[in-house]
Amino acid sequence: MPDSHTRADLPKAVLYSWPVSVWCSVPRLALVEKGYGSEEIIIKAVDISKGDQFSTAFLRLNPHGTVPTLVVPLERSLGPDEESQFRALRDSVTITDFIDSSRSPLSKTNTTSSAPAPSLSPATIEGSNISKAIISLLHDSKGADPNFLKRSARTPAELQAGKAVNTALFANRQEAIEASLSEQPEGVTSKLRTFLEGRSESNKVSLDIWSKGAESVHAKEFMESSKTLWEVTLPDTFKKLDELIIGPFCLGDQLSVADLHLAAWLARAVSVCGGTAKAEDVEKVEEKIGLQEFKIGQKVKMFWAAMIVRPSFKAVYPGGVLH
Ligand SMILES: N[C@@H](CCC(=O)N[C@@H](CS)C(=O)NCC(=O)O)C(=O)O
Repeated sequence: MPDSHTRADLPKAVLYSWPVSVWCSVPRLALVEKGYGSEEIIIKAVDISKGDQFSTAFLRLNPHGTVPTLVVPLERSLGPDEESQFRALRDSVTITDFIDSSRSPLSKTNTTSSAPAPSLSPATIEGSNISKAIISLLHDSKGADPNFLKRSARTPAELQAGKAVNTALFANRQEAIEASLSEQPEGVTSKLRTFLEGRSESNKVSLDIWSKGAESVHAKEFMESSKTLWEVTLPDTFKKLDELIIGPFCLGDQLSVADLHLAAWLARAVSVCGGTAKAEDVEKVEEKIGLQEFKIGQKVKMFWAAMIVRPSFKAVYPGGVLH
């Protein structure tokens, strides 16, 4: 191979991410667990609070307009006419699996440690089934969506408490969606325009709810679905998790990808309830759910205590501040 084609010359993978995004935390935890060096991957910020995910440039990479998104160069040829093409991975499950499989147990880490990278994929069929069940439970669109947990309100008082932050958030997003829509040719139907119009409609509803509070025509339905989220879906998810987790980690002693999804999801739940990265703070979720009969199970508690002390967790949640 000519000198000009050393590995250092190859384009790097780019992780489009936002520091306080729940699902971006999963590949970020994986990068630390696998021992990737900070120079091996470029992390680019997509400010989802300002609506950067709706820019036409980002939507070309990920038409769903979500982070994380990982763009990986594909080596086409090693000759002098070497041409790299790119592939975009568009959700945290695929991205985290890719980060895991791109570094085998035999690879030595570049900078952060000289230990072999551990495999995070389940080693047995039973493990794989548990892992799939946990990951689909946490990512279920009808489940306890961690982003809905952050922006839900069961009562007019909760709507009032979130008013300033969420009105600014959805107003920024509306502006970004409309800026991208204005770049689209008038009257020409395209997937991009249809996507942006759909987002504009749902975003307007959120803006109306948070800016008008209990006066919004959508407020009653929103508070009811928030109540279902907190009092039915969330307790049910915790119960299922406690049944699925082997302990202390999802599949036993060995850390796996499911743990990274669970860590990010649980960190969000604890943070929404005012907790930080302390073992006892998981109980704050119990208090906020506020149902006499609901208790967080022992397996979930054990998992949380084991996860928060890991260097990967400390790197993604510096100072124990959760998001
Ligand atoms: N299933 C996707 C969900 C990604 C997702 O919802 N990301 C959020 C941040 S955690 C996002 O980009 N939100 C921006 C928006 O919905 O406009 C995954 O696992 O990556």
